[in-house]
Amino acid sequence: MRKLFILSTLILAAASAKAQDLRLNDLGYFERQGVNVLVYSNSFNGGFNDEKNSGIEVIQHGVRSIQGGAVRLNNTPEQWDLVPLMTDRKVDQEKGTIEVALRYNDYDFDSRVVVTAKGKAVEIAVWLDKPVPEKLAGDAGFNLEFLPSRYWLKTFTMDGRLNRFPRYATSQTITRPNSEKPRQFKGFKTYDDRGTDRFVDPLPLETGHQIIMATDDPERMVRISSDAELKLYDGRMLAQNGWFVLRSVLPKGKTGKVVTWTVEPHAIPGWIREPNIGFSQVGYTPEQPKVAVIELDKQDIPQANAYLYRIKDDGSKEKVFTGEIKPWGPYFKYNYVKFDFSSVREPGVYYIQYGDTKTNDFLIDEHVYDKITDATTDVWVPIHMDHMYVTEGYRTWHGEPFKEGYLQAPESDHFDLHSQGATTDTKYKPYELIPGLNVGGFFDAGDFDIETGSNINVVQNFIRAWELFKPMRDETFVSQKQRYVDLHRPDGTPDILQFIEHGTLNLVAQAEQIGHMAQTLSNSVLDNYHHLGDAASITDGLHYDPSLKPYEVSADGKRSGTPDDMWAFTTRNPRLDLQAAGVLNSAARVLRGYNDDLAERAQRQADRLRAEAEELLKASKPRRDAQAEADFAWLTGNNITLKLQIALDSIPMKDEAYKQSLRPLVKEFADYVKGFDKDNPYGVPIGLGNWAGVNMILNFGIAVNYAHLYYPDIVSKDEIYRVSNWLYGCHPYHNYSFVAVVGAARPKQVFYGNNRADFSAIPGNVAPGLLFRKPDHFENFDDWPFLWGQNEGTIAGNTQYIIFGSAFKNLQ
Ligand SMILES: [Ca+2]
Ligand SMILES: [Ca+2]
Ligand SMILES: [Ca+2]
Repeated sequence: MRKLFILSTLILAAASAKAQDLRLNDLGYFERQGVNVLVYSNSFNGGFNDEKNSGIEVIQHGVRSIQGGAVRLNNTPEQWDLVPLMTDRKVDQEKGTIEVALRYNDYDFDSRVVVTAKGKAVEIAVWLDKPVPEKLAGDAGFNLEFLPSRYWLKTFTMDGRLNRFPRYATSQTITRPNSEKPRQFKGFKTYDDRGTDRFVDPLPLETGHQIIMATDDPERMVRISSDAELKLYDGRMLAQNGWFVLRSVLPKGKTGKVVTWTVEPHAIPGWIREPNIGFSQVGYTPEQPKVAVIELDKQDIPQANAYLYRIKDDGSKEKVFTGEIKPWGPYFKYNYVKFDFSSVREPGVYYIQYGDTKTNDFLIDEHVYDKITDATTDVWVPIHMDHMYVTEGYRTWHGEPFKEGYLQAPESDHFDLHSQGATTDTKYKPYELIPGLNVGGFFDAGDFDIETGSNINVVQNFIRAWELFKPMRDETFVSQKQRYVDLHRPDGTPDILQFIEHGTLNLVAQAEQIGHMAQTLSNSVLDNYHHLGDAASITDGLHYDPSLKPYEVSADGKRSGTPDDMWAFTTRNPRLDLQAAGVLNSAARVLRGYNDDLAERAQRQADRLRAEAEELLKASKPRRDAQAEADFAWLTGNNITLKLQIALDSIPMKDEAYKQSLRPLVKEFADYVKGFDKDNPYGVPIGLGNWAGVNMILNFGIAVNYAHLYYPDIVSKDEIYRVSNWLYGCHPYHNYSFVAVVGAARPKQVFYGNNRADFSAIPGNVAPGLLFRKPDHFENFDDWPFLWGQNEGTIAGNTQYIIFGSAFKNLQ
């Protein structure tokens, strides 16, 4: 017995010493408890270049706080600076190394980065087979980026010198001739040099050979040393979404192993991630199921029970329910258990206690869902009305944008994934003013363009909300004549009707002025696209006149030589026109009796666009067939949610026999819904793309609501809470509500809205949610708004939320 005991103790001791070293795991990253080092599990291949999601990444104590490890061409790369293409990745389990080959095609420049586990640290080495190209010498370097919100106000030492990471960008810069700047994505420029022909280059905060970051915070401490010079920069000097950057410039004329770093992210001994108790921050109605999903570290031993406490009117607390913890099992990197407190029905203020973790308080009450859409309809939507002055109390959200209107886009590629073909498909010449387009419409998302497809969706969503729920809510003053919007000022007209009118105005203007739908009305220069501030200041409001010098204003004050006017991308797409025709037809129906003139114009354009689009599609038949196949693939494939939604939407227009005929499809859908209980612990479809999946989840939620409404015997009421729970806090990573200001106790604080530079949110915005990073990490930052894939609400998504919320409220 004794011998066996000693033996097992020895094995345990050996295993725990080993566990403290980083090892290359089966998922292809380096791991020790508390630290993950990923080497190109995610590469720079997204649509928008540097999304701060790629290269060598470190997840330290559960937070992905270091990324961007790669050979880069700038001290502090911006989003549109070139990123290397990963041409090869080798994981060598035996040697404990991951090697990637990186290439800049623009400069015919290849490098290799080899990462090797060395005890608690990794060695990162850059190898060159050919020296750095002459043109990049002094610019190409190995970079690693550190999340500002994780490090600001923390101390660091460089070669023993004491420092603190700055809360705000306040370091120093120099300017250099543009000719020295490495090319940016597709030759675009992220900056306006005001005619100086020079770009801004930050100076380092510190230089040396050994840096210890966050010496005052063991959760964030990192130690990095190198024989090469380490320079620490603040990327926020150039762009608010920049990170702290540590870099070593690659030496000139050298080949072989040219730079070596030792990187040791600290791990707190015995660290176990704190349980994340997922629950609905908005609260629960008394009768609904109430199940908290608790996300646990895989090393954590689940508790036997969790408890529900009630906060009484005198402020004292009372344990009212003890519930058994039920295991669900592993899902990606964590383990999940559930706590069911459905039997607690008495209205009141409650919190959950699990082990040492206690949630904030929440309500159980009949009325918890009454106001879930108000912030979105009363605040978020009106703030996104384009071509209007928008004010709220003492605050102006924005002045009237784009007073000079829109120019015909020339043949071009574009930074927001648009393009203008060789012909304009209009009567206008490139750069000619297309009159009358600066009316109506909604800003796309965190940016200020009008995506026509999204705007069509928006009008459609508002019409749907109007016709289904007839919301008479009037909290917004809208005057098209004054081009003025005032929040919280009723004007006698239901707001949804005014939103439909506003969207229709822009679509009708496009149809009348262009002759068909534009792809988008968007920025002409990249420097305006990343604008953060008042939308009215994106352009100068003066017509662009190429006969004037840049920044020069004509004597009459009406024209300028600054080429900042927005462009209309007008390549004709008959399928988009067909969609617009459908929506304009419905808009005409809704607007009749409210704005007869607009209703009549909408109807005329709907009829014309439909007739012309059908002709055009007939003329290009082979293309149409291929396109139609692509467009309708989802109807026959696995997208049962959309298939069912289309079927359910027809029910009000059809007879009982039709309704009965759908029963098998609804049953199939009910099984599909239940299937998510096995798929993941949260019971909803979770997206794994580089834009988190809230749109898919909202679609799912809307379909479940309608399926329950029409077929309560097949889809029970309990099912409709899956999506509300997820949105309002029952999800991985943290338990904050994804809807800004909704979830009284703890909504998310920061979103990628157009006020993101203020680390703020626009009320009613719905975050995309949980962004998946390969191979096993979900994340949603709530102290760093700048990753759109997890924090940017869109006009189409937020109006979809209005439909979900309205339907869901109506079922209570
Ligand atoms: Ca956009
Ligand atoms: Ca109103
Ligand atoms: Ca202008």
